[in-house]
Amino acid sequence: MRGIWFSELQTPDLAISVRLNQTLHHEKTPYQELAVVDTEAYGRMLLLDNIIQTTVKDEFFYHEMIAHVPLNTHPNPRTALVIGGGDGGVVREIVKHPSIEKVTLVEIDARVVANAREYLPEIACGLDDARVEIRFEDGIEHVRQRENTYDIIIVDSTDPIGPAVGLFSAEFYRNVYRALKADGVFVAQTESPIFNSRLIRRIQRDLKEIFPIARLYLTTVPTYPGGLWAFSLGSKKYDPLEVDWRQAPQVATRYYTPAIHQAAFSLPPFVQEFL
Ligand code: AG3
Repeated sequence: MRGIWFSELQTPDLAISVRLNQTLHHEKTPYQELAVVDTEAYGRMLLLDNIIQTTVKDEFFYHEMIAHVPLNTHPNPRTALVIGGGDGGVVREIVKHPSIEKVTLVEIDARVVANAREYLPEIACGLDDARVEIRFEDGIEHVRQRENTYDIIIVDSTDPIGPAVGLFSAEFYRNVYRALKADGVFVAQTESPIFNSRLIRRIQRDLKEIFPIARLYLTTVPTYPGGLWAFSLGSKKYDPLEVDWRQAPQVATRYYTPAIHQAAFSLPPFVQEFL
């Protein structure tokens, strides 16, 4: 193999490797090791602790699916909270919705936002929207201190290791429930159905105990472990499978469509079996 390669060890037994054109930036932030690299295969990539967070070429699968599914499940979402998501990709998708009046981004690491703005402008661009407030604080604490505040809460976290562990706990989900308005919708990124089936099963069971409606949906993300990715949704009132599509806003997307929204909840037998 010619050139310089970056490998993410996705599991102890599996790596994804990409050839680097160049390393654009590297630093140790107070929270993590951060790098932005340029790759031939996927364009620019954001790495946190040597884990691929997002790439210019495949980010839209993930960002569109984590944002538009809950936003279209709610008939009139006005306020949204994003926890993590410092690259701005989720916020960019949220501000496409005309009903949105306010987006609060709670990111613990200010350096993620600064570097995304500098090196990943096509992902970070939504952060400049006038409706967006950025707070550099702990999302777990933020949610603990809110009640009946948000229509939509989206957790766009790193993997469940280190500081992100608390974002995958039943206690956190109970606080999310309280922070949502009476008809609010919650979505979190919940890892790979191929490599994290026990985690996904536990999260689904927790959500079923807390929310009247709990569901799992899938998308493909080429650069994530297994290439197939799970999102867990909890809803107080609206069923994501009963969207009135005549009322849904027209938003420009590259992956998400109403048909893909519906289809994403059709779970293959191997997933149904472990739930
Ligand atoms: N959040 C990271 C999802 C986890 C990816 N895991 C991995 N590659 N091992 C995505 C941040 C994008 N806004």
